[in-house]
Amino acid sequence: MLIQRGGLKVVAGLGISGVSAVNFLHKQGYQVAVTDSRTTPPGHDQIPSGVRSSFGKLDLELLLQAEEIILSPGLAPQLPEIQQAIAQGIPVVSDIQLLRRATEVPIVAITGSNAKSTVTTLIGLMAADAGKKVAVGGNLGRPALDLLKDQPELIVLELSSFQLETTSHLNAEVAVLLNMSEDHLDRHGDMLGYHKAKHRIFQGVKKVVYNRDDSLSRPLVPDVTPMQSFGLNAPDLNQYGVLREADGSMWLARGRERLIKSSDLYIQGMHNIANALACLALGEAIGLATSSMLETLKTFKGLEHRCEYVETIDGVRYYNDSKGTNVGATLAAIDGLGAAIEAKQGKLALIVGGQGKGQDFKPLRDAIQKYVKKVILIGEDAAVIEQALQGTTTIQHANNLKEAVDAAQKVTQAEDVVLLSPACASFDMFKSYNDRGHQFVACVHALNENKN
Ligand code: UMA
Ligand code: ADP
Repeated sequence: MLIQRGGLKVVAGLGISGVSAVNFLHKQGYQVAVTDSRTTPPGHDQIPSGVRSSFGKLDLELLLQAEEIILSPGLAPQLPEIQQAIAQGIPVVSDIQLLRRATEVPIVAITGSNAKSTVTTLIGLMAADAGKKVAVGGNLGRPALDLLKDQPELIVLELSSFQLETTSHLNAEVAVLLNMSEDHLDRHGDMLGYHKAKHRIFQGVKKVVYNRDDSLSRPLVPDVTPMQSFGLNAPDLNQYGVLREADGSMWLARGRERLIKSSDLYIQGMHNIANALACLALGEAIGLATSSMLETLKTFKGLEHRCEYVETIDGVRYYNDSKGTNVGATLAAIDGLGAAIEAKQGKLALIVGGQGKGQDFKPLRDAIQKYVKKVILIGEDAAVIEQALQGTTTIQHANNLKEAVDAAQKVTQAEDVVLLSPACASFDMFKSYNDRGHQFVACVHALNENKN
């Protein structure tokens, strides 16, 4: 591709992807400017000299001078300033688009409503353990353009719908949309808008992995594109799935071939079996040896804040699922943990709530009725959630996390589980889901310390 270094590239939105885009373009010799609605945006001190900056509002005049706008994922293309630029014919792209333009290195592209970080991390580890020089990032945290600094032979990208909205023809080596459930409707308007953004991951894709259990995850691609599926039922020949034995044990399998017993994994719950199968299918698509992938799988302990075991107090186990920021994730956590304690008559005390992002909370009703003895509500959208869950089980409100954890302790007994899985964003009460998870863990440890 011919690189024209004459025109002005305007990065809209600083933050970590903006900083990385500014520095990347500057190093490439482009004229670069940056604008951000915040007066002192994060990363304002990491911009090279010579880059014009305009902070405090999105600078329309500057945007309209651009030959191309690089939009940070936290900013919606629907913003009036961006719409005006689009109306003038100015292309608006993501940092992911710049990455694709800059390199031919094969990309493993991962999106979905849930499980992105888990799958991205695990397939990244599998590739590294198999000897590949791999760089892993994107929505996971390390901005995509920074990955080029590693001079990788393979790039593994977690992609959000925000990043995909402004990415075209990613031409991934292999791509997967892991699952679809309601999220980010405040940004995308409705499920159709969200679905459309997610499916952009398949533009120009060479191989596809899809989830047999979620029809929305299967793309419309040319017939010649190799497709491999994963799912929690018995797999067809060459597909990934689960074989169940008469004694109740389960094998992760490829066709009839039994690969590894679910009990040999640290990560728990059927949703994590699906995640492991997705990784095996992705790994196969990029030529990783099965034996090597299975070795990695055996050692993978999962990520912090995702159904993470905290501690046991008086026979009650506490789990931190602060990254459960939508209904789909919380459903997986309730079903997974609820089924695991059912045999011993254990029940859940569920702490839920925060910013609901326009979701419908009714899909939680059945699982709550079955497995939850008490729902404790926190946060901005507590009343909305209460209305959706009315009549399922007893519901209580708490003003803060400490009150919620105390209330959960009071209603639980040995064999029960206390689960923080908010199904909501955290920003009304916390800095981030990380902060919420850490505060929860601190409250739980405090319970134990107060006892001693
Ligand atoms: N913002 C403004 N004004 C601006 C620009 C941004 O108020 O002019 C606000 C945004 O509305 C947002 C916040 O600043 O609330 C951060 O936005 P950003 O675009 O500056 O974000 P970055 O720091 O660049 O981080 C982004 C991703 N953030 C978002 O998509 C909101 C990070 O994903 C990602 O790890 C990082 O790029 C590297 O690729 C985070 C995230 O929350 C983890 N993602 C969402 C999710 O997972 O649900 C999609
Ligand atoms: P993402 O990056 O898509 O947010 P994570 O791996 O960080 O995904 O997990 C987010 C939440 O989703 C956690 O609460 C986790 O327990 C839950 N989760 C993980 N895998 C699945 C799955 N396959 N289906 C539903 N929920 C899942």
